Parts: sequence; structure tokens; C-alpha cells
Amino acid sequence: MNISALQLERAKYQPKVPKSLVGAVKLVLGEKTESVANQKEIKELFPNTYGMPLIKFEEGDVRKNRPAINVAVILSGGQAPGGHNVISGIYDGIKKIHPDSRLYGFLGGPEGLIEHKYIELTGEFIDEYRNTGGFDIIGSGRTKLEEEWQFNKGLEIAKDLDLTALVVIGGDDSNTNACVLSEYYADRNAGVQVIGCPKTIDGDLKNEMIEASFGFDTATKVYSELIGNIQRDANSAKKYWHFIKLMGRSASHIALECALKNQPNITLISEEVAYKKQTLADIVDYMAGIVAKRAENGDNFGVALIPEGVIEFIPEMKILIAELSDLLAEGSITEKEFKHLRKSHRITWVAEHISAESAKVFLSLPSGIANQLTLDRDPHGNVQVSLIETEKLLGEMVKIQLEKMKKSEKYIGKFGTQYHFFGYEGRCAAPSNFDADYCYSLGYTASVLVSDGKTGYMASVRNLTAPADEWIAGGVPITMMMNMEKRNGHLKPVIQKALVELDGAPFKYFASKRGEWAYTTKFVYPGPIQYFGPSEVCDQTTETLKLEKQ
Ligand code: FBP
Repeated sequence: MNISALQLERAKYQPKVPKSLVGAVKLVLGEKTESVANQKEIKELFPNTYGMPLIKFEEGDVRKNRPAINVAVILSGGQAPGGHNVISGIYDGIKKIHPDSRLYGFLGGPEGLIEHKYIELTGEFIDEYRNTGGFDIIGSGRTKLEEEWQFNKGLEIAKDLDLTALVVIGGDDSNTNACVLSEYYADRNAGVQVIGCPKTIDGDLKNEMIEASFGFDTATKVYSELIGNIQRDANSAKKYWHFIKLMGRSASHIALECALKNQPNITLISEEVAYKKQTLADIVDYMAGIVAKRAENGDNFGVALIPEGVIEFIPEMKILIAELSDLLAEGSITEKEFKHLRKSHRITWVAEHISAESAKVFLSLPSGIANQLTLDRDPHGNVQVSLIETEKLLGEMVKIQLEKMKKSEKYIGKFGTQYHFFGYEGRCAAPSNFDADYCYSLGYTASVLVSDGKTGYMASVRNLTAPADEWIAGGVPITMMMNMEKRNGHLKPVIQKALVELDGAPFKYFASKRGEWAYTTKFVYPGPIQYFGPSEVCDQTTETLKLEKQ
């Protein structure tokens, strides 16, 4: 049998849910909503789904007799722990509405909808995936669902399967597309509702009504366990500086959460780098300064956390990356020319085709990093920051800086480095109790929104620092989270990304402590996720959320 003892026990875990979801559910309509910005433009673009009211669920008296419904689900974008529980929650929810309800899963992300590739998710099949990590139940993908022909292909299969609704489980880009799809179907009276669910380990899909995206809790717990193990090793051997890059394509929520949990010596926060307009040289100076000061106390070791997206927040790198993205834009003449060049000629060729300032920065980078910056962008046009070894770039630059400092006797230590990248290690971990409960509740919430005929809503479960039975479930119109942003040169309606707020409680707490953590060794070793045991150990959520809710 290829199943572990823990998995067997975990399969029996019954997720905790808000009390409003236990029996009959009453929908209470709240205030009408407005988009976070650009109200006029968003209203014009979403005439059918703009301004809808917030929805809060309460315990109802009598369960209404509802007809069976057919629902399909899509997993979109990067994996995040708990996706399987969202699907279990939807399944249990629609079966409670009517035992003849059916759930389908489109395979491989949005592509499955367009290509009509799907499976029916039966109870027996779903049972094997309850409380497990990964998205392997139906797979995921990053195809952008944004063109009319794709929506029409989706409608064809929705009609064939007699679908009432499509649930899109994704991050800000995927939920933006879900919103556009809901408007398109509503406008044509297509009879297919679209509901979103907030997913991403990056933690950047959040706002007043969406307190957290799922997966962030588990992923950061996994990274913090690993960081803690490395901190202990560093403190035992006392001979290495560990440079650890952490996932989080844009926002630094993961790095900040791990800093709050582990108390490492250095943590870069991309949003602060951008705010202070710190150059690469400023960052290297800051890091080398801490290494040198620790060395004065005989501590030639330490741990530095680096958010993977930081490279795009350093002003001169941001300009360079934008110029490279234009130069190497998919399908452009210059991209073709670049791809035909011999690898050894590429760096000089690129330097000749960008501005003089950017060429200077580009040529000052180690060649490995320069090459990584020219790699293909993802389907959303983003640089694939997970492929850029920023930890090595910074480590090597800090070393050069320390050598200079040595000459002027400002540094007297030894500098040995180890490099790590934690990202994929956490994305498919078995969900923590928090994520198992939260995801199941989100899925169940989505099923209630579907059965009540709602479209263009995102499932929302709030009050997340309270025990699960006090969580508040409901729905938030996706248009409420939108603003207009420039994407690929055009203004588009998109969900506003939540970056780390420098005046928010989590960053402020971190900023008040980081000096102490830098020079003295105050490491915390959180240990592995616990699934069984006292609630204070097993059910606690993130430090970020706790500080935000204080
Ligand atoms: P989502 O925003 O789709 O959830 O993905 C986030 C993420 O995990 C980032 O942290 C990381 O940069 C990226 O995905 C990696 O993408 P890929 O899985 O395509 O390598």
C-alpha cells in the first residue's frame, strides 16, 4: 500500500467549519459595494456584476428544497496547500443541496475548460484526496482565460454538462479572469454562474473581506520549519552565512511571515526597498554591514531571508527588467534575433540594444544572473523570478564588499556562504489544520453561493483568528476588489494586489525588532507542522494575521 500512516489518519480528519455552515444557511444581504478605485470605469466594464451587495451567511431555520445542480471546478496557477479541501467542501456542499448534484473537474487548469478535458469527481474519488496537499486531483495550469473565443468554448462544454456554475480556484489574475467570465456569461444570459476562491501561497490576494489567501499558512509553516533547522545548524557550526530565497513573486508576505516566526538576522522586504528607492549597492552595504558587525562579536554566521521578487523592486533593476521585457517580448523581431544568437554572444548583444544606464547595470551582474534575466516570461508577461538566483547574486556581491572592507580594516571575519531556495517545498505540503478547515469552508461557501444563484462573487471566510465555529462565511463581489492597471501597455480592470503595507502592524513589529535580531542571535525554531495535539499548537494561524487583527 503506498499511503503513509499519517495520511491514513489525516484522511479521517473532519474539517472544522463556521457554525453558519453546519445546518441550514440563511443569506443576509449587506451593503451595495463599489470597486476599490476607478469606480466609473469598472462600472462601465461590468454592468451586470458591478455594485452587488456583500453577503453574509447566518444559521437558518429550515433547509430549503433545492434542485440538483451540476458544478465544475478549475484549479488555476501555482499549487497551494488545501486545494483538495476546497474541492471536498464544494462536493459535500452540493451533495447536501441535493444528493443527485454532480461535480466535474476541468483538467490541467483553464486549458481543460477550453479543450473540454474533464472528469467527474465522485465521492469515492474525492475521499482519497481529503486533507492532502497538492493539486494533483485534477492538475493546474497558467493559461490565461481572457478571450471571447475561450469563453465561448467554455460555454459549449458548460451546456453539454448542463453546468449551473464554474468555480475558479486561483490568485488575483485568475479571479480577475473569473470576474470577466462571470460578466460575459451574465451579459449573454448564458445561465452559467462563476464563483472565485482565493488561492496563493504568496498571500497577496487579500483585503478587508478576504483576510487571507489559502495555502499561505501551510507554506510559511513549512518554510519556517526549514529555516529554523538551518538556523540551528548555523548556530551549531558557526561557520556559514545562509542566504535563503523565499517564494513570493511580487509581495514579500512570505518573507515577512517567516521573519516574524524565525527571527533571522537579515530579512529584505521588497516593498521597503522600493519605498526607500534602495539600489543594489545600498542593499549590499546594508547586508555587509550586519555581517561585519556580527563578526566583531566573533559571530561569523547568520541567516538572511530574501524575497524572490526583490529584484523587480530595486529601481535600476526594475527599469532593466522592463527594457528586457520589451526587447524580448514574445514574437517580436528582436526576440527572434536574440534566440538565433550563440549563447556566448547574447549578453553583449542585449547590452547594445538597451539604454546606456541599463546596459551598465546589466554588464555589472554576474553572467549567470544576466542570462537568467533574459529567460522566457510566464503567460502573464511576468519575469519568472523563481528562476533568478537572487540569493547568489547578493551573496557574491556581499563577499566582494567585505573584501573591500577588509582592506580598510572595517571587517575582520570569515565569510562562508550556503545558498537555498524554498518555494516548491511548501506549495504541496499537507495542509495545516488551519488551511484544511479554511479551504473546506471556502469550498462549502462556494456551493451555497452557487445554489443561491450568485455569480461574480468570491467565497469569503473571515474572522480567521477566532475558533473556526466563529468564522464568518459569505460572498464578496469580485468587482469590489478591482481597479484599473496598465498591463502590457493597456489599461485593464484587475484585482488590486495586496503588497506588504509599511504602515501595517506586521511590518511595524518586524521593523521594531530587526536591529536586535541582526546583531544578537535570537533565532526561533518553530519545528514541523503538528496535525494532532493541543489546539494552541495545531490550530494557530499566521503571525501576520494575528498582528493584522490585533
Ligand atoms: P500563484 O500566484 O499562481 O499562486 O503562484 C505563486 C508562485 O508560487 C510564486 O510564489 C512563484 O514565483 C511562482 O508561483 C512559480 O511559478 P511556477 O509554478 O510556474 O514555477
